[in-house]
Amino acid sequence: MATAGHVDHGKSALVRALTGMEPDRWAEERRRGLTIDLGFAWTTLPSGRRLAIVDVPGHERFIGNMLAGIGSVPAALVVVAADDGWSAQTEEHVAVLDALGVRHALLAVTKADLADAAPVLADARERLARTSMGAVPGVAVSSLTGEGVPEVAAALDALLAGLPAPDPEAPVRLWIDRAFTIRGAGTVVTGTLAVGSVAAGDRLRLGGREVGVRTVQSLGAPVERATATARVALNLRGVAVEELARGDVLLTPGAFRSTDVVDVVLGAEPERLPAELIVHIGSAAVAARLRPLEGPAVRLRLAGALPLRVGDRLLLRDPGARRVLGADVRDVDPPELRRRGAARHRAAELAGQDGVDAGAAADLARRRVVRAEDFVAMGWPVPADAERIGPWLLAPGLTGALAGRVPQVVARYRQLRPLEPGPPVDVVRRALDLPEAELVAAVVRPPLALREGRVVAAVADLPPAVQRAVDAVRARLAGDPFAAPEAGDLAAAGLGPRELAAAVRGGQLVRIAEGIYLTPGIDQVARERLAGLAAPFTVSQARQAWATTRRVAVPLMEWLDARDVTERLPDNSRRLR
Ligand SMILES: Nc1nc2c(ncn2[C@@H]2O[C@H](COP(=O)(O)OP(=O)(O)OP(=O)(O)O)[C@@H](O)[C@H]2O)c(=O)[nH]1
Ligand SMILES: [Mg+2]
Repeated sequence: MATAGHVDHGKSALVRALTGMEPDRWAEERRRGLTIDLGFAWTTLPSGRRLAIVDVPGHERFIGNMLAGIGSVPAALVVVAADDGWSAQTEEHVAVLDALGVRHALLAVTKADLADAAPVLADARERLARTSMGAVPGVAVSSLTGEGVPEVAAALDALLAGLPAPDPEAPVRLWIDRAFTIRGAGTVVTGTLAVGSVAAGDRLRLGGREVGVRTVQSLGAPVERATATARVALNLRGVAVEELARGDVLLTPGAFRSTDVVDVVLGAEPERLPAELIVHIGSAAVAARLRPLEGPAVRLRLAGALPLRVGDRLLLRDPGARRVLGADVRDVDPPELRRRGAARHRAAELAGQDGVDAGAAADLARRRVVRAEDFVAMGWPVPADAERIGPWLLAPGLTGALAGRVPQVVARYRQLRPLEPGPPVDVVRRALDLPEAELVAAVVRPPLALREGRVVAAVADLPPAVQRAVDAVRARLAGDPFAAPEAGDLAAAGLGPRELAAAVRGGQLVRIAEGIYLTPGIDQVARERLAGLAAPFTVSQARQAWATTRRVAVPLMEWLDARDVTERLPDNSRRLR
């Protein structure tokens, strides 16, 4: 838990009375009787449940420290002094808890030895009821006399019993609130682990590098593994204390993406938004420029990147106006807004992304194709009906829609380049706006096929004039199958090397040798004629059997040799295989 409340209302004294530990760690704090920085204390409650408390400063000047302490805790101990009542920083701290959406709290009315606590209890409970904390139990207490302290402990016990259990398997995002060195151990960082777990030997991401967790402590004692919710102290390998500061963050490798632009929806629609404000999450605080989209939807440009996920709750603070706002992160990789009306359209999209499942479906539909790993790192669950191709996630129905467009893309390409068998894969990739060529294979359906890096029709169409010329050649070969036309005749008919190659690719002609074209199946016809000869036979005998010239017979014989139709004997005669 974290404390909250106005300066001097007795937060630290109550923590001391509950835990026997001193939350004011600095000499200056004790000299001035004022909490400046976060304090940490813990105790075992009557039930045996362990409670850690982050004690925050009430003074308005230290609100930044207060926010760092409250950022990762699930519940608050709201302190109001009986002799002073609801005050400026009570209001400010409660506004912070409300903006963060904190749902669990206990009200302690302190200094009950100095004044009647009842009216303050009633007033504070009424004010808290209007926040995210709702109906909050309240206890009157005096840290001076000790009266009420057991009741506070019992109420805390009941409160903790009702907290939802955080997911122990969730990836770790530990916001660092302290970093120091211990002689002999090296660098130690502390933080509040809100979900997941950390164990000795883990490797965690810190900025651009990985660090190793040498040992883990929780509440002052070494543990093998600390599981959320927990205060943890990690002894780190591979980083010097000078390289660390409050607001830095340790992450499960691969589970988060850094981003400096996010689309959010504000918890309340303010009348006037500042152009700049401070974004708080965990123990981090980063300046941000704000661009209203429409209604409560806003785009934030952060001065520094943060590992944010969809579903995160940010606290936006306008330091000038001493005003705070809660904001739900709805997109950590938002599209650029170029066209007129784009901002309004985006705001409508964000409004529709309320709830992670609906949000994930809508976001995937908008992205069309995304790496599954990235999508999950954004904080989305994978929609059940999403299509998967290798590492990619595709919007439901997308492969079918794209497959339907491929024939058009191929036809258009071939119209411009009729003698090519079809567009290179990358041309199709670009036409379909896909991020990677491997995805094209998944959307090419028969009668189209991938061949030699191109998307081709199984049977290639020739331009009409070329087809007519090829038809004439084939008609002639139908009557006289070995009478390959002369090169000059082919050229005169408009059949140059490219046209002939296209006809060959389309399966209409076979190329026997340079300038010699016959029809497919000629190997069978040639074999049948040769079968009538006594083996072995000479090329000249074969030429006669085929009723053709040496110009055709010699290369055709070699072509048949190469295809194992015939066998060439040492004396240059042949026989059938
Ligand atoms: N009589 C009486 N005095 C108290 C009680 N609780 C705290 N005090 C006194 O009130 C003063 C402020 O108490 P702290 O616990 O330091 O107050 P705080 O809320 O932690 O103040 P900040 O951390 O500076 O915001 C100290 O002099 C305490 O001794 C109480 O229950 N009864
Ligand atoms: Mg204090």
